[in-house]
Amino acid sequence: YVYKENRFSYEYVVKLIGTLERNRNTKVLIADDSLVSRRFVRNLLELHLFEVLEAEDGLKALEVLQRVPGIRLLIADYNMPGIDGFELILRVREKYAREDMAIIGLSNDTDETLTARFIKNGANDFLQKPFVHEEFHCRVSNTLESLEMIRKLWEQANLDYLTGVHTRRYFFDKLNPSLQTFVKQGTCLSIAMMDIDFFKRVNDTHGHDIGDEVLKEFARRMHEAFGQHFTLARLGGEEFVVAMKGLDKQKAQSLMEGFRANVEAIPFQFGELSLMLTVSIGVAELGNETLDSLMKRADMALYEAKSQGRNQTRV
Ligand code: GH3
Ligand code: MG
Ligand code: MG
Ligand code: MG
Repeated sequence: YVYKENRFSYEYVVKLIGTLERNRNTKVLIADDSLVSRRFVRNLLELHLFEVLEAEDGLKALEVLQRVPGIRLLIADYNMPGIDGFELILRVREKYAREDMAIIGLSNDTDETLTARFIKNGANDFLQKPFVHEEFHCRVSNTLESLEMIRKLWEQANLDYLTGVHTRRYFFDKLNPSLQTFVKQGTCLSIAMMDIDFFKRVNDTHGHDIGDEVLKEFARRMHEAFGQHFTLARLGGEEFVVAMKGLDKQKAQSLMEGFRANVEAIPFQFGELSLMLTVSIGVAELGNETLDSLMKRADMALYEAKSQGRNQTRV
């Protein structure tokens, strides 16, 4: 049908069919004051199974973005009453990075500088009205593809491939910028470094795959215990870290003791196999120092826990 009605190339239709499933769950917002134009764009998007939302001016578009989570693409007209397309995308970019949301500018204005200005303001692409269907779809599809690629790159750098928790890199990137503010304002922050005891034995006795399963289960338990309130990450191997904003070292230690006791008490179960494991934990509270120095002190406390017999929390 699409092929016949639009006289698309055969290759294009094949590619298109491949993207339909992805489109089905993708929300697109059209901001355009012209009803005719909105309906036209909506029809094109719905033909490709996108979930479409509409706003009749810039301010309404901001309202919709506020109200509806997960919009992946904004198609913004230039000339609109109230705030125009430029102002709209400037404001959108204050809240949404390029990897969170794509923007395509749209206008029937013949001003030749428009495309460049749109892109400089934060749009990913631009469409001149009137456009042919195929160009519209190519641009939408390319824009969403590059969004997905940026997201994948972000995930590779920031999410641990094995356990799904954040990486060391994410942890440092997130904490470093706010740390001096915490120091100045006297905001409490404690860090706990943990290392599974005798983990090498798990690998040696049961194989690397079971070792991996232990790491996944350990990360899952950490996420369940701390994920909602605190920042946690896998530093590497069988070492993990939690940053607890608002907790002094005593509170952090007692929280970590609870977790440690839980690891000790509840076996790691993989089918028939049941493993008893323990973890050693080192806690340090932020003083007037850098993140590196704080991490070093937590690491020293962890070393202390190891050398004093493992399966304990040290401050
Ligand atoms: P300790 O109580 O002193 O911490 O002893 P340990 O055996 O836990 O510590 P060690 O540092 O000697 O061993 C850590 C092991 O973790 C060695 C390494 O092969 C293994 N390891 C690191 N990353 C992974 C991984 O992603 N998967 C698996 N299965 N093993 C890993
Ligand atoms: Mg307009
Ligand atoms: Mg280790
Ligand atoms: Mg270890």
